[in-house]
Amino acid sequence: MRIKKFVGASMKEVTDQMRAELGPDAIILNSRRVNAGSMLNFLGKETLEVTAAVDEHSGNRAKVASPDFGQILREQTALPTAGNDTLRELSQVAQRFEKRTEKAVAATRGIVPNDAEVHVLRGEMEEMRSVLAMIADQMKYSRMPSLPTHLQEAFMALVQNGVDERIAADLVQSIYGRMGESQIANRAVTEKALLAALAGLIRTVPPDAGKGRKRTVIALVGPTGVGKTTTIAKLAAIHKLIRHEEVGLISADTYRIGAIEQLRTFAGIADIPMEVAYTPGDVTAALKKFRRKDVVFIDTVGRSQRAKKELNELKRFVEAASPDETSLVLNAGAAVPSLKDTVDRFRVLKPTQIIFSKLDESLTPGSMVNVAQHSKLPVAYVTTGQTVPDDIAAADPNKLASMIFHGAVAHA
Ligand SMILES: Nc1nc2c(ncn2[C@@H]2O[C@H](COP(=O)(O)OP(=O)(O)OP(=O)(O)O)[C@@H](O)[C@H]2O)c(=O)[nH]1
Ligand SMILES: [Mg+2]
Repeated sequence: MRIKKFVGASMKEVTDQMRAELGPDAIILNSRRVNAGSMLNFLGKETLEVTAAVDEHSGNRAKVASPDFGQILREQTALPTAGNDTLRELSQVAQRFEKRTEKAVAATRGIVPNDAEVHVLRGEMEEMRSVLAMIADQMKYSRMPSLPTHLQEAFMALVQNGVDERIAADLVQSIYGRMGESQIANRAVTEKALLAALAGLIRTVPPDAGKGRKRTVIALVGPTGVGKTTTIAKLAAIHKLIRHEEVGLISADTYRIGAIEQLRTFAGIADIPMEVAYTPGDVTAALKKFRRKDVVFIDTVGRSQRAKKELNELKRFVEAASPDETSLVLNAGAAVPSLKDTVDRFRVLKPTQIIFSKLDESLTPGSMVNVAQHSKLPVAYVTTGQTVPDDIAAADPNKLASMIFHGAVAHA
């Protein structure tokens, strides 16, 4: 594998250079615009920088001097041209490179390199790391065109419905890798396998979770306006009216005007006792009052994941309740980076499961897979509308997989 960077004013100019130096088999790993005035831009105007690679074993090409990281790759191993082993080989190369660097660092212990040298070395290592990642990606996707059309379409459907490209590619390739030719040619067979594999990525709460507990205390936490209070109303109604259980409600949201009234109105209609907790101590006292209940729900104040101080204050309320389950409510329609950030920042509250809300408003139900994978938490429920108690369902991996694949949100 030879890797080289080319710089020029236009894509044509750069690809001409690339072909002249690396030959017709060269592939583009990455391209980016370099702004005028930046240190890298010696031409003084906006230029295009392309990182290209060519496999040493794939035919004739002009000889070219490679940058250092290319040399390291060649020294370490002769990479195979394609196939499943390639990615494994690449990761072995990366590991060996890191070991070698460690050894080199150990050997120079005591010698103080100057700042500029460290800077350059660090830059080269980062570059090597990103080039390896790009090669790995390129190899994954370069094998896509050999897939039958319906598997390519399945990949596109998953991505369009919000599933992360990497997860979608892994799913499709895992199917491709383990099926015989005649099975792969059959759209219905591959679709069924894909749905099963997708469902396998969505961990849910086992149906008998909490069995044998005397009383279950459930706290709902999450960002503002995601539907915590509405979801508590739905769950409380189901436990009381359908399961005929003794239910208690605690509102620990004394921050927002009208928040207590919102839950009190529902509690009045459903005839469920409710306590208001102004302090963490009030939560403990309310739980004592509700000690004979089957299930107690605690509604908490919505907090932005960015408000660290407020999250810590909320933590004291949640800790006072010591809940059996803490559900993090996430708006399924929110952007994935924001959802992942929310998951990371709400970890201080030690959530045990996720409830995805407002699935009816989401255009990309596949986001749920990305976020569930990122959080490593099981999904307990999904909510699909404003109606209490109808618009909620226990998370079912197969139904969710089908919804994600077909891009349609079935009402719960
Ligand atoms: N479309 C849709 N709307 C919902 C869903 N769940 C709740 N809502 C609506 O979202 C709005 C906010 O709901 P709340 O239950 O007050 O949200 P919250 O998380 O308690 O809000 P804060 O307490 O202010 O943080 C209300 O208008 C609800 O009717 C849902 O599944 N789908
Ligand atoms: Mg609320």
